[in-house]
Amino acid sequence: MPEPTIRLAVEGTTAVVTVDRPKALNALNTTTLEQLEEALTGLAGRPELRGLILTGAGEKAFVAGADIAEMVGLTTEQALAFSARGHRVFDALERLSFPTLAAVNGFALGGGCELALACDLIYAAENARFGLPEVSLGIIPGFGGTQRLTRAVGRARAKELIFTGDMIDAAKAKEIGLALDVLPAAKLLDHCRAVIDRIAKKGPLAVARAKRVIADGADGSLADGNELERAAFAELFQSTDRKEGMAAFLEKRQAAFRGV
Ligand code: CO8
Repeated sequence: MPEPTIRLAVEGTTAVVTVDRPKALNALNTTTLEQLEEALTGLAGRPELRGLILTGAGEKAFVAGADIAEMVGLTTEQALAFSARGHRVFDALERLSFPTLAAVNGFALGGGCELALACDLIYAAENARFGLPEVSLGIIPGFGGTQRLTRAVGRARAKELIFTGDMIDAAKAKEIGLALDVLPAAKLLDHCRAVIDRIAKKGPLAVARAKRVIADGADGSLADGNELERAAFAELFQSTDRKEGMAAFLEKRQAAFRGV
């Protein structure tokens, strides 16, 4: 049995997933990706969850990239398989029905930055450093970075970061819209928990539909996206939560949502 490299804790309606290989700055190897996939598959089947926080063990790194020591010996075919595995796991993360938050507590480089980009919201500790340094190794991002970073910050900034391989600090990451907010390291996780607690008070079906419509509409035309919005908006009118939410407003009380 490989040793555990992913820690999973479920605290009420919040799941906390920690990449736990601090000696290698939490770099992602095949075992880590397998264990992350297994953890995500388990979480996808838990209807009580309202949010997930993804972070790195230790005080230095979120995730310092894919494991270079493992990649050094890969053939072209193995590199394709490694990249495909990463894409599969990150796509599964992106498709979770509830919001996912990256709590970036140090280096988020290469595959680590790509992992954060597969989350819905990125919050950064003051010591966070972001970058896609793959060109320094003679490769390009292989876990979705060329696509997700471009969608997140626009082509020019993405090209600048990918072509130079430069690292940027948390303040710069916030300035370009990569990180939403910058927190003292000691407050980062509590900040993320508080965001999920706020979301958890809302209608979970509505939050899940909003997430899906934003994702499904993001790469198409405005007209197609609006079509998706109309369909999901109307569909929610059948839900018990919609009736409860509107009744609670009119009766001046807090809604008791049940996710149905
Ligand atoms: N892979 C393997 N080991 C790593 C990695 C990594 N990505 N990052 C750090 N480590 C290890 C170091 O080798 C070192 O191990 P040891 O103590 O045994 O020598 C330990 O972690 C501590 O690291 P450092 O001593 O280097 O710590 P520093 O504080 O001096 O530097 C840095 C910290 C700047 C983060 C530095 O470690 C670094 O530059 N790391 C590599 C960052 C990087 O290039 N990341 C991108 C990797 S490529 C990638 O992610 C591609 C993703 C897509 C793959 C597609 C598949 C084909």
